[in-house]
Amino acid sequence: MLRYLTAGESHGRELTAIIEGMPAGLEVASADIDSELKRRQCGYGRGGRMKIETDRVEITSGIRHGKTLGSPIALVVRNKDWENWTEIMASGEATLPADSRAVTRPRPGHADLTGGIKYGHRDLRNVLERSSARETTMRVAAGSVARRFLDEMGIQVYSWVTEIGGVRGDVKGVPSSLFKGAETSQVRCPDKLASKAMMERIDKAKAAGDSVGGAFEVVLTGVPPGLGSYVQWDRKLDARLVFALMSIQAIKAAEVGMGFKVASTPGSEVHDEISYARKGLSKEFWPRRPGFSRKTNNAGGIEGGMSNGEPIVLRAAMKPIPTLYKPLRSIDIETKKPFRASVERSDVCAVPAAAVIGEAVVAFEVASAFIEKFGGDSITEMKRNYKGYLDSVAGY
Ligand code: EPS
Repeated sequence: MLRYLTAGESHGRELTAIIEGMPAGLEVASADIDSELKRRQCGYGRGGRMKIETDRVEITSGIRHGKTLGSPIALVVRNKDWENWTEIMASGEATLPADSRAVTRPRPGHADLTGGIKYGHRDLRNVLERSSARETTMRVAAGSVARRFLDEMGIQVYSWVTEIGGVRGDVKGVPSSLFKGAETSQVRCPDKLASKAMMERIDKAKAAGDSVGGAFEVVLTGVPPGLGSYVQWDRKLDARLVFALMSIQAIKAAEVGMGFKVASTPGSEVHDEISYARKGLSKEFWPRRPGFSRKTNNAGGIEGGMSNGEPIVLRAAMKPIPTLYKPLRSIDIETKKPFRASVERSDVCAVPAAAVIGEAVVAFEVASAFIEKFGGDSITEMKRNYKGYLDSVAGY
């Protein structure tokens, strides 16, 4: 079983992730993780904090001489902003500055109020420090190790932004080319015209003191048929992937393949017809050798809770960031008086970053399903098991 936990507060000393269940012998360099952390920090519409932080990982256990040991992997990323918060965020007794920055004014759309009620906190900083999307740094760190694993098994993970604040991009095509386009766009959208319009939309929101949400797609190629299972509810791959996406801060909806459109489309146009190729197909698709495939991919690569060999296609929608310069009405938890929430620093749009986080959480879940199916304590053993399966699939 592959699993991970994260720890850390947004303005605390550091963020931590512990990954358990990664087989031994996987090559992982801190540069592999750092490059993913950097991708998460990019994107038009981020606020002042991203100028302070340059996230870099320290691998503190589980990897020796560049290879996983099979033991738990611990990853740490330090918060540079911590220097400005040492007293306020101290774990022991500390002399608090005159402005201790206690938060008694819950922001609409945040975890602040309900978190305070639930945990009995009267300083809502105790809630916002952990509910903050700063935590996604460690999702990406853990995801980048999973991604290294998937790469070893010939599985690629891509993402691009499809929509920001109502501006939609035209994003149909070959996943690897769309991904290349996304990587050079400041808003991760491969459609150049739409990219420009999205940036203008962000500027407009910023000028109005507002924020904007959007949607992104995560696509995986090279996934073999048979990950996940139809036999039990919690083993269904689509359910697991949507759970992973929904667990990202500010995500309000997630769908697989045709998604919500299946509700209004007749069966004859929804279901993907089956074909058989005696020769291998292109690298973008799974059967690099003879085998079954689908003529279309409305199912998004998952049928009956199992990967079917087609690219896995997922989509998620992110709400606009709730910390707004334009004040929204709320109630102070101490005075019970209304006020208008104001902020000092915030992002206007974080959809491009959310797409990178989407890649990471999905990569982790697919790696987990892969490890469940092919077992093995080392990469060599797992590759042997995988090859045996591929041979039997090719002969089916
Ligand atoms: C966040 C608020 C902002 C974001 C932060 C998430 O931070 P601050 O309050 O320090 O300005 O920049 O995102 C990150 C720090 C990050 O690494 O993504 C929030 O409230 O969720």
